[in-house]
This record gives sequence, structure tokens and C-alpha cells, in this order.
Amino acid sequence: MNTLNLRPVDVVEDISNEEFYHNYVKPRRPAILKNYTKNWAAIDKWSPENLKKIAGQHKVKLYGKWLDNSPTFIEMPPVKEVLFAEYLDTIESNEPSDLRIFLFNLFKLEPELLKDFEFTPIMDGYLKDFPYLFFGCAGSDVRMHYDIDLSNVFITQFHGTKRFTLFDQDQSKYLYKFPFTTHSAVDMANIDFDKYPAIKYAKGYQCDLNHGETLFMPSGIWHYIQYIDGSYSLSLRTLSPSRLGQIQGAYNVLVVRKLDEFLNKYYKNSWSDYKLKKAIEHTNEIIEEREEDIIS
Ligand SMILES: O=C(O)CCC(=O)C(=O)O
Ligand SMILES: [Fe+2]
Repeated sequence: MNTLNLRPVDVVEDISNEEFYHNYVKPRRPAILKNYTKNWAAIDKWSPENLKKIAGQHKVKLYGKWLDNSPTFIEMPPVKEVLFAEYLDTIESNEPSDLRIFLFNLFKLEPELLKDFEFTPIMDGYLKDFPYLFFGCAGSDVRMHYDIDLSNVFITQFHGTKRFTLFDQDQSKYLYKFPFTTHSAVDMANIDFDKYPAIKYAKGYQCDLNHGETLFMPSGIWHYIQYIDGSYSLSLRTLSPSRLGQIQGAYNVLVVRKLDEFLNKYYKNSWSDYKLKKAIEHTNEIIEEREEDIIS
């Protein structure tokens, strides 16, 4: 059957730091945290209206749909630049649009916003210089990837609902990863099961995240995100729990990504064709083996 194999994500009310570590961080299991934001003024304060008052005058770069570029290129050029207030109006209207802002460190421009949340002490190792905001209009989506630095992410939702489809790192073999990147070739909004048949073997999770809830995305977890409503999130990161993960994360950022950028620049189309061919070949080989095992 051409469907995804997805189960719900655990919903956690109150949990001690020890339990959180043993049940979620160490086994790399995602969780929706209901109380992560219990001391955050931001939950009531960061309405589109207030953000417009505080920061509406800044110019922001907007990005479109990833498939409008070559799917193997990870860097996307912005499609336009507008006033933040104007973009927030589009989000609030809930009109469908592909326009998004990502990795936005608004706190550098408006540092007083830092007072509205805390790095909730459920675990250690926060990367406090990198609190990022992500915005998207209703109907926009974020292509399936895992975060290159292999940090854990606490992503808190504001204003509307977002849908997350998640796969553990050990499911990578079914996910058509482009070599030298942490991105999948599959368009999850419209899955082509003929071209990407292995995806039906991947076991994952799906959940909706609503205003004030936080999703814990453990180090290395694949995520595909759909903005059901025009909305936004704050994502806080902590270092990968294992030393090996930290080294691998730094190596990915400093070596693998740079090499990919270099090859994109100098061998544009042939490098891109090679990555797409490898992504498909590699994953389809795995399912051929799997299907042979079932027959024999
Ligand atoms: O929510 C988004 O728009 C993207 C979030 C994401 O990929 C992340 O926090 O790692
Ligand atoms: Fe991500």
C-alpha cells in the first residue's frame, strides 16, 4: 500500500530532568512538551499585532518553495524583500502562500525580546547565541531534512498549527538522502511512490503542534514540516548528547557542507545529477535487497 507508516508523538505534561534524559534525549525519541513554556511571557505577548509594533519596520528576506530551485541545491536565493509588518499581515490573513522566513535571529535587532522567554532548564548545553525564529504562510512547507549540526531542537509554536512528520536517523536508508547533504529528494507534500518506493518502509511519527506547545526534536531526527496555518516558531538548540555527535555535527558544518558548496559552484549540473542518481540508486538497492529477503 502506498501510505506512510506513522504513529503519534508522546505528549508530556510534567517530567523531571532525569526522566526526560532517559526517556527522550538518550533514546532520541521526540516528545510534545506541554509545560516547556510555563514561564514564558512570549506565549501571550508575541501576537502578530505586537511583533508588528516592536519590529514591523525591519526589512526581511522571504523564501519560496524549494522545488522552484534544483532539488539538490540546499541554499535558496530569497524571492523578495519586504517590511516585516507587511509579511506578518500575510501570515495573519491565513491566505495560502509559499513564503517563509527561516533562521531569523530577530533578537539581534530587538534584544528586549530575549526577556520574554527562557532557555527552559530541562537539560544542559543550550547554544544560547542561536535562538532562531521561523515563519511561514498557510500552506507553505519545509522540505524533509535533519539539522546538519546534529543538535537537539526545542521548537515552540506560536499563533496557529504546524504539522510535523518525523523519522529517526536509523530510517535514513529509506529516505533518499542526497549525498553530501542532510536533505531528502522526496517531495513529502506530494509523494511519488513510483519514483521513491522505499519511503513506504520507513517508520515515523506525525503530530500537530499548537500555540504554546513545544516539540522536542532529538539530534539527527528527520523532519518535514507543513504550515497548516500562517504561524511561527522559536527554536532553541542544545548540543548533541554524544561526543561523537558533536564531532560529526562540526565536521558536517565545516567540511561536508563546504565541499558540497564548492562542487555545486564548479560542477553545477553534473554534481547535481550525480547526487540525484546516488540518492535514488542507494535507497532502491536497499529495497531490492529487502524484497529479495522476503521472497527467499
Ligand atoms: O519550522 C520551520 O520552518 C523549520 C524548523 C526547522 O527545520 C528546525 O528548527 O530545525
Ligand atoms: Fe530543521
